Amino acid sequence: MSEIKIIGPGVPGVPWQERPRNMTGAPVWRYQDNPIIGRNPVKGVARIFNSAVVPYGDGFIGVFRGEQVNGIPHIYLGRSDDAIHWEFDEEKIPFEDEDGKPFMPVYAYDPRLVKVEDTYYIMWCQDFYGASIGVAYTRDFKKFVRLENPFLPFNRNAVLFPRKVNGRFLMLSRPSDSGHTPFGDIFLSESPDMVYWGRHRHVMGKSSEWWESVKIGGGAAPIETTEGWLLFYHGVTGTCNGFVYSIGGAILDINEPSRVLYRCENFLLTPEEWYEERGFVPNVCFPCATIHDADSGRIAIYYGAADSCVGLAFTTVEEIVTYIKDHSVVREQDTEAGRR
Ligand code: BMA
Repeated sequence: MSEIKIIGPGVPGVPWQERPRNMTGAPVWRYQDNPIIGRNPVKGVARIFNSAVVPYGDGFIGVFRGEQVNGIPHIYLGRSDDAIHWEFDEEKIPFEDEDGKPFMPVYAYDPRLVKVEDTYYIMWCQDFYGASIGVAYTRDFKKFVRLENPFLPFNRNAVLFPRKVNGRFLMLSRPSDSGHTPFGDIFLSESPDMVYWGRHRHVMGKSSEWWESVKIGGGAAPIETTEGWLLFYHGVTGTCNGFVYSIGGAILDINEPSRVLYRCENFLLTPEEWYEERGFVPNVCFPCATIHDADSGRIAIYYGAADSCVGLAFTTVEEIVTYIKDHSVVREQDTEAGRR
């Protein structure tokens, strides 16, 4: 019996494939029929990638970064019975303001989707005098109401925690510049109401490990486990041919998540397959969501591949937490939770 457990609901329909027999040692394995979403997935959209999904009703629902045929990204709604085969709305998600008037961002990319209590929140990167974070909520996936922008520009990779901690919403983000940011650490902010954000804390920075030596950024919403918050994030290195994005893993303190308890010195997944190495932006594995089942401990990781398609990978809470702990290097910069 596994001693390390996910804390949360059972999701019996979590997509799953056993680890291939010939693959030992690696903590995460890919779905054999990847990519699960290919090119031109819906009219007017050339590519879907960097997208987020959740269980909903008897199936699954998601918010998808759709790169339109004019090159501008927006967010599209998709539905699925098995969380592998998806159908997308042809129209972008129709965001409105709090008075019910249409209120579309100029562009929107890298959405995350997180349920807190009875509300689903969507976070994305948009233009607010440069790259910054947008937020909206929905309760029925029909009406999508935008909230105030949480942070000043420039910022990316906002990821909400799936429950309040000490009575406050918590959000990870990565302050940055407005270009192809060559730096970046993960920070944590808290809010009583999803409008006013403060008590900002540093969580962790790029590291001396080569695979994440340029910048890091939040990925999937943290998973609550008996060992702490399990965070899949992206770590970036630089090569003579540009950036390479891999998936990293860390475990944060349950009550004070700016404290890093364990941080894996190895990447968990790095571009290897053709659909990760080849595409609009080669060599990108960019995690944005997981579906996980507290009963079996199974975790399905959704990641954008090469800014062109969506890949799926699997692990279990027992395997991944053990691997992260066994290969953990926590540096001083990751334990300065109190510094302001
Ligand atoms: C980042 C974001 C991601 C993208 C990545 C690689 O800055 O724009 O959407 O996947 O670059 O191009």
